[in-house]
Amino acid sequence: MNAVNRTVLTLDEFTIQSLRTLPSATGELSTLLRDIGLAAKRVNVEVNKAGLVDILGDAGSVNVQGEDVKKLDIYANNQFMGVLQRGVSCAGIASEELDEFVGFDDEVSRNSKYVCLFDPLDGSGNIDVNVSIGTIFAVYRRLTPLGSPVTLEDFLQPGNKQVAAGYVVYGSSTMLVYATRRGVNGFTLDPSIGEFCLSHPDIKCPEQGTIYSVNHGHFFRYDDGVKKYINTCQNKTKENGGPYTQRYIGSMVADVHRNLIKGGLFMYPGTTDKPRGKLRLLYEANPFAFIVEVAGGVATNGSQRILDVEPTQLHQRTPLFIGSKGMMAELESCLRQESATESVNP
Ligand code: AHM
Repeated sequence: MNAVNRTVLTLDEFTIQSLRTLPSATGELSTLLRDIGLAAKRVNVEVNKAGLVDILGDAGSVNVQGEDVKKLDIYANNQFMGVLQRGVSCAGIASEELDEFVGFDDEVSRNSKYVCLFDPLDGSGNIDVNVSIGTIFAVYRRLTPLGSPVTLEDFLQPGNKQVAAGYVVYGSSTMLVYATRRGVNGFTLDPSIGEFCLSHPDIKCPEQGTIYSVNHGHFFRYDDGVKKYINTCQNKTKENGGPYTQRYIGSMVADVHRNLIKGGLFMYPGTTDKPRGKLRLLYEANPFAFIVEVAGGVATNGSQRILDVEPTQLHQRTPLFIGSKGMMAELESCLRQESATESVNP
């Protein structure tokens, strides 16, 4: 009989082990990550049951599938907010699901040093068709003094101030990946013990990939530079580093996760009707930019490093280009060439 390998590190063991190498650390960040892991496990259970809602039903509900499944957004939001509020490391949160940030108004929270921003269930339009979805989170050190209530300025920090960021992908298996400045590590949920176990230590984004991910349906509404890059991808052959493959799930967590592991470029550019695109700077672009940069990749909005954008609103949107260094360099060259052509022939 093959014994199951029980020597792999769990998320808790890993964060505690990392603490031992940082004698000055207080353990607050580890505690916060553990809280996030707990909420992720609870959300995972409900996400896995989503398909059963129709069979099991809910007393009195009419459109069970559509309505209740979508309520998972709210369920996930409440789980993440709840664990962070009950924990000892988080002074307040901002969520893609909520119009305003929430400051936790109790003695312990007011004295906590971190704030957390999250998208509790990204790609939720995919829940009822059994496609992978995810949670994305970013952790910042608060700017306001300990002991006082948090304010908007604690949440409107540029991404380069992130202390940690991560995501959970609820897919064929459930994974939690998180980054600090020291590295990116991935943990797969082992359902037999209910723990996230270190499965992808020290993730590096391959410098060159062959996958590009974009919604082709918007092609004619993209800028010329983006169209040029897509054409470049389509024209790749064996001779010039190709062929490239187009893969687009429409669930950012799953799309970026795949490209991070295999090498690739994900983009959600602005369009003529929505120049800022669809994705949110604080809840989607910044955490992924942080993770991918720590792993050796690059993330921009087409003209500026995502992590250097100064946010002005909690829910602002941004175009996003993110992925392997080599592919991002190719993209940037296409964007530059087209903007040079435009300035000569406006
Ligand atoms: P949602 O959470 O409201 O479903 O929207 C976010 C998702 C991202 O995960 C994904 O990258 C994008 O929307 C896909 O949008 P589109 O269908 O326009 O390509």
